[in-house]
Amino acid sequence: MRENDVDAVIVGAGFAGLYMLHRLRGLGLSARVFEAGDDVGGTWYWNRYPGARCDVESMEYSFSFDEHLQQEWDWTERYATQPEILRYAQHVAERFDLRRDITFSTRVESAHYDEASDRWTVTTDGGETVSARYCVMATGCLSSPQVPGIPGIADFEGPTYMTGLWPHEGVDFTGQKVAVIGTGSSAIQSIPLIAKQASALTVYQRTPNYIAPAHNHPLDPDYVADVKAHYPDFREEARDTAIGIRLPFGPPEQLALAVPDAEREAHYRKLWDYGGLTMLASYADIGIDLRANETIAEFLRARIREKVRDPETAEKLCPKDYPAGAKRMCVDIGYYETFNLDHVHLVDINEEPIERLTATGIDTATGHRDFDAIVFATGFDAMTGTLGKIDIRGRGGAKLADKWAAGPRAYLGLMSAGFPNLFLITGPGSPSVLSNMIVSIEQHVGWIADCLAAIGGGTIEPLTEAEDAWVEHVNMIAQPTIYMRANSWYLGANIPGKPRIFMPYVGGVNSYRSISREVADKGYAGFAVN
Ligand code: N01
Repeated sequence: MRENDVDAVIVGAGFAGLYMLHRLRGLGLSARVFEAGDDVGGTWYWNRYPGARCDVESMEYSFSFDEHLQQEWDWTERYATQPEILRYAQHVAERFDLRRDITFSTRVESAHYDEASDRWTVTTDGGETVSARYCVMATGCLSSPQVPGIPGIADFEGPTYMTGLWPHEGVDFTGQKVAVIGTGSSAIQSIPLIAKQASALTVYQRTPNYIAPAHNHPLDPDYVADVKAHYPDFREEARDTAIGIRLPFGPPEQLALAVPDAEREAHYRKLWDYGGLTMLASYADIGIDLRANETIAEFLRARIREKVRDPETAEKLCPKDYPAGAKRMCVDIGYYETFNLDHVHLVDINEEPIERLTATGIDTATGHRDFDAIVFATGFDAMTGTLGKIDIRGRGGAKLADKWAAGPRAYLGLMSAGFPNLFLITGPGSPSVLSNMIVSIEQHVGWIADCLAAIGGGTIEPLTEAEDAWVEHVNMIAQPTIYMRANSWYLGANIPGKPRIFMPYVGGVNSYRSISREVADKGYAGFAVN
């Protein structure tokens, strides 16, 4: 092998890239990882905004692949903060001696497949060129922050911040007039903390969200000891659900419309008091039946009206024009209560559209407000955004971006026809963002590692027919669901001009795992292996 030849290049050193590297080493393969940040952690490296936390409980949002690792690491809170998750990623990197194969502060610019040599040539913005037999995109699903196309952004003379690219040194808003644009998960987590410092905070809302409470608390050592005593079973329980998260009250079996109102209300109350994303796992029909969905939507709106004192503000905060769960539900700590503070104001931009940013603030259709700083909590070009920035070319020099122009096409969300030996971890067409990401990452990395072991240095590529059938299946099963009834980033609807295609697989991580295992057991059915 030449100096810059490796068995595999991995793009990204978040949880997916770290675990992939570990597994490749276990197969005796050489690998280089390129990472744009100057440290490991991916999402948890970049998203350092105040209040950033995971909305999956810490005992579950962690690796299960190594018993010693899961026994030795101690989480402190029910929902871990970003700094704690970043420390965990750093711990994983150190524990498995991963850093020596990672090149930091380096972006991959292109990955071209050469048919004659059956290898990938990967170039970086550091001027390096590496040749690899396998190329693994561990680029994350929410890794391309979206700057909104609001006129005059460059005119504003004060500082602007994006939640997904937060300064490492932190930001002190003490005494400042601050605007936050956006009301997704990042905004909902940061607004209560920004409000504690700012002298005035104005939140610009385009779409209100459905929110469940976190009921966050320090972890009880007895609970932790109990989980650790049965960790393998605990993990398996999570893998066996549709979302890769244990369901405290079991999988929903009853129909919301089939139970008496009082019973349904009591069930929602129980889930609310428990807190977190599992709120949606209440009844089997709320994901497909709008009348059933309205029962939980109304329960959630009633909680807003209870918490927010000003009735006008409360109504603005109530989502009314899309079903609960059709956009990613948020998990909050003190979000609604923040709107009871005198210095916090909500602007519904449907009533008062933002016209432009000026040197001193924001102009809306009804007037001007001055600000010292503006925070964009405006989301990401999800699932395909980062892949689209890399010049990826497969057989015959075909560009992945061209192939995906009308929407992503990948068999099992893992590989795309015409791009041999190129793997996508949690790619479009897999459960990914509809699940506990770590569960999905471990499943994909495990599948890829097993595949590489099975093909023993060979070449693998999906057959177009299998890919077409999978893409059709992914679209077909999404159609009857409530997911089609909101302008979400799952559908690319937040990015002007992006094709409106539902990108993740709604069938659940449990079914997906069985399908992908069966494909492997049948000798990689639907793939050409040479
Ligand atoms: O982004 P978002 P996010 N003018 O896209 C608004 C994960 N995550 O960073 O809804 C005005 O959800 C936009 O409005 P609308 C989680 O999966 C997890 O908050 O498009 N407003 C929306 O309100 C999450 O879903 C955690 O109408 C504009 C907001 O900006 C995903 O990341 C924490 C606008 C963007 O919300 C993304 O969350 C954080 C414009 N031009 C994130 N453009 C946890 O684990 C956009 N908006 C807890």
